[in-house]
Amino acid sequence: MIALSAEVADAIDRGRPVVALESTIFSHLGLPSPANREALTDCLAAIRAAGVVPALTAIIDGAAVVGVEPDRFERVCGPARKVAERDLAVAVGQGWGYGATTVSASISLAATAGIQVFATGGLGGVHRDVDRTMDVSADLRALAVRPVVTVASGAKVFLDLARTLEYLETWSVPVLGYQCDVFPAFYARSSGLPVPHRVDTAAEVAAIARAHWGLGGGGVLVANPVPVDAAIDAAVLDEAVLSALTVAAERDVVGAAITPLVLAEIARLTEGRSIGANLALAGSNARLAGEIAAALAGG
Ligand code: PSU
Ligand code: MN
Repeated sequence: MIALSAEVADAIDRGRPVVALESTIFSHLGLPSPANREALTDCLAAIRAAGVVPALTAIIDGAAVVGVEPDRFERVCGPARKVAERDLAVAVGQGWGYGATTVSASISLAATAGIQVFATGGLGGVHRDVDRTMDVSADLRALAVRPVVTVASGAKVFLDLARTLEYLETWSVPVLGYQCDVFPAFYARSSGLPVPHRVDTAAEVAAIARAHWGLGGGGVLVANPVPVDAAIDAAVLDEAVLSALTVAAERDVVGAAITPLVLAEIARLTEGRSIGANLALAGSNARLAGEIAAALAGG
């Protein structure tokens, strides 16, 4: 059911390391052009630099593709329909042209294909108005139940990060701060919330993931803060987030459309600095994911 590229199929067959990537961040739903194409190039190169095969996931012409070929990158960086895990079967069954996979859909495809590591920018999570909307991203469930290590710069900063951490605890996801003691806030290095556990090397993450899977566990979250020189000051970011959420509320935007709108508003309000931060953190997460995949494959 999954269309693997020849390179990804060969790597999986031989037990060589592979890192999966989502496509939503690279589509028009994620980063604006040309930053999206730059982010894709950076992430692929960062994974390859660790001697690891990248596997970009997407729905293309009704096929669930793991390992999108370069001649389709232009399409991946264009307009898309958003495909969360629950939409995968619909997108395949109805033969959607280009469905951009979110974190939940990508983790699901990675797990089905036998890929152990996945890199993204920031996770979806528990929304601030959850009391009213019950809006909790399917990213968290997918992360909890699939045996995949996810590397992300925490969850998106406009979410309720404390409740997101509570949810991950309830679903027994080990949350590991990579060389940090506080949970990152996507474009900012710190949310002020402590992470339950700190790790300092990729080898440590690999040892914990192996133990988790050996003990019947699902996903592991590695929280990797945005690189220092690209980080946005937390106070500046807070203000932009509040304004962006107000705009979303005024326009009555709900459901899956909220994340793309709020991220675009934050980009406007920070005069594009959030785009630079997103590029830097996506590349850094891809690099770390490559190192973790190599450590897992190295026995
Ligand atoms: N990064 C972006 N824009 C996005 C996303 C990431 O710059 O739209 C996506 C991710 O794919 C993530 C999804 O999985 O947003 C979460 O959406 P929701 O809150 O609707 O579950
Ligand atoms: Mn949602």
